[in-house]
Amino acid sequence: HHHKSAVLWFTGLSASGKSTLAHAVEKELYARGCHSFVLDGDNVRHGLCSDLSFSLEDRHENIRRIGNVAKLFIEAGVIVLTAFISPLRQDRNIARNLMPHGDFLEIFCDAPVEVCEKRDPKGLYQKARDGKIPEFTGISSPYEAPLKPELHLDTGEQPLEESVQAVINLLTERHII
Ligand code: GGZ
Repeated sequence: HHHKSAVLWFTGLSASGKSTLAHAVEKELYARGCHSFVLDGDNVRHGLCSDLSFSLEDRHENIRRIGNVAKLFIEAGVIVLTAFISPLRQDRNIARNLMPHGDFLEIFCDAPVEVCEKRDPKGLYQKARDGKIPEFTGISSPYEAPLKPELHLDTGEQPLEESVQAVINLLTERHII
């Protein structure tokens, strides 16, 4: 099976659906014989970045490290899917500029904060509202929406399968798969 390497850089608020979508796309890619891998909070924030907090400075360092790991995956020929809030445009652009031109596909998981807060699967928004978690993205820390993402998905409303299909279509259009 032949495919090019790429980074699918999912960005969006907590509970916007980044990690769910990344894993669903990964499953679809696996079924097509593509070598892909998901980096998300579960395998990065607990290991490589376990020393980092959620200050903007530490988020910058988090994204810097993840960008460099993603670059290594590209060099290894893998389609890497990263699912981090990555709230600042400049930090995402630093990651983008590490990769060969065209290999970085920014996918905006755009669910309004009201929807994310209603989902609140881990109760974090409630804790942020109660002041128990400082610097919570969308509540007390900024999120800068992408200005020109390669893909802009309404993950607040759109069913998961439609989002998966949109990502697969993007990869096909860009001749990655
Ligand atoms: C935002 C936080 C915070 C604060 C803990 N702000 O929904 P989750 O739980 O599983 O995903 C969120 C995750 C965000 O980590 P990232 O590495 O993606 O962030 S960044 O890209 O900004 O570095 C949330 C949890 O960690 N979490 N505290 N204060 N999200």
